[in-house]
Amino acid sequence: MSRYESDSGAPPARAIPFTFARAGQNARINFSGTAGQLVRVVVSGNALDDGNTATVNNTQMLVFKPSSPNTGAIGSVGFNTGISSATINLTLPETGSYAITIKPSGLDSGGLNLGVTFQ
Ligand SMILES: [Ca+2]
Repeated sequence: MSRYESDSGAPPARAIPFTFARAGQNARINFSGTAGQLVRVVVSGNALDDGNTATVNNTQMLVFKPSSPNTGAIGSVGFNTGISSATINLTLPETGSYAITIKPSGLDSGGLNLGVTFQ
């Protein structure tokens, strides 16, 4: 298979909007991947905040592999109130269902966009 073929079960490359309606909510999103694939997980348009400009809270995004869906993240990035976008680049170690978790902190709520792109 050509490395330029990308329509083999990959999720859409466009970013999908997520809304964290209340403080304390986390998001968990799954995608299917194949061992050796290069994947880029991108947050954009980060608008999480608690309505108080004096507080700068951090949001954490983690990626877990199929054989360890809750511990030992294979990729992570943090982005705070003042950062609109963040990226994790990965070479997938296994074939199966991967999980992305996004965890705002403090009293932050609001929206962001998440995109998963297969290189
Ligand atoms: Ca704030």
